[in-house]
Amino acid sequence: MSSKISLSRYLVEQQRDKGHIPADLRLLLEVVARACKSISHAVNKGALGGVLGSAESENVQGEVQKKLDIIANEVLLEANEWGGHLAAMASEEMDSIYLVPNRYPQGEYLLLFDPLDGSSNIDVNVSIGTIFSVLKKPEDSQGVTEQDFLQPGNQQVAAGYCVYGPQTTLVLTVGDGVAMFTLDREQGSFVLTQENVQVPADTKEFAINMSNMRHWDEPVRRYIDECLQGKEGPRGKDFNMRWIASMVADVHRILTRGGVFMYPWDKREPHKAGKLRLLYEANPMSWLIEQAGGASTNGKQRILDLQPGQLHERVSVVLGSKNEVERVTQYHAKG
Ligand code: P6P
Repeated sequence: MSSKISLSRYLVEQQRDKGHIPADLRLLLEVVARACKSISHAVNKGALGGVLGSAESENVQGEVQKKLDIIANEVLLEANEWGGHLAAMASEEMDSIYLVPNRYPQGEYLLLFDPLDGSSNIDVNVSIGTIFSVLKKPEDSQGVTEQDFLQPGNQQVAAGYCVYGPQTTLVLTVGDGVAMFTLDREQGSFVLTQENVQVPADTKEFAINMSNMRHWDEPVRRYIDECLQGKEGPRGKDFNMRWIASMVADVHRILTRGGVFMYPWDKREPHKAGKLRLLYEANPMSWLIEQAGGASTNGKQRILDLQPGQLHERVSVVLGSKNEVERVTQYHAKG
């Protein structure tokens, strides 16, 4: 008898034995996982699949789209539109929301995703990933509009990512802690490889793009300066630095061994709160980190409590080991 627990079995147990999720949400998550398998297959082909390079187009963010960005977006739309679990979807790659076509039944969930985060790493063979978040359609919603998506991250009913790296690993929370599933390519199924993931409260590793240092506000500069001073400085310990420039890969490392990830506001674009997107990057990652015992703020407030004003709204992010995130918050409070 195999002791392996598949994603399907984990989700059935979350639904049947723990009552954490209804059947429709279980089915939705199964579909998302299957879509991630397809994306993994396309990503792993690389140059052999003719999928590298630019698509010669721009997304709503004004970023040049990679061919794989568009492929991943289409895979997620096509996989999810017919199932009857969703009312609409929102994607980093699309200006406005995508309503489930009338030929299909409408469901009660809203699915948001960054179909392929870190795409600047695609052509250099560095880990990238899909980030997803699930919200419930508001009860009083007649026809779904963008407004229905503008819910704080504390309203999520499921969140996760799939990292396409040396392994393809799906990381998921439905509010009962964080579980990790590794893709068994021979079976074609995701197998539970870690449950009850915990982020250590302390760390000696920080992740930030140091080239932006001159643009940060003072509390962030102070925090990083103290890390760089090492054991001779006020922290009394040496720090290491990692920056993969792929949020999924950096967050996966933090969930696996701790650390603090920062993409703070900087003065190059003062009107923008930060670089990363609130609804389909920061919110799902923040819930995962909190479910694993970590913390996630915009430097001052808990990210999951922020009320979004726009679908593609950006936010500053400080997430990971609780004691480090709280230190940054204290520095902001002191100004
Ligand atoms: P920079 C990828 O483009 C992304 O959105 C995140 O995945 C990543 O953490 C960040 O941007 C990298 O930004 O400015 O270091 O290239």
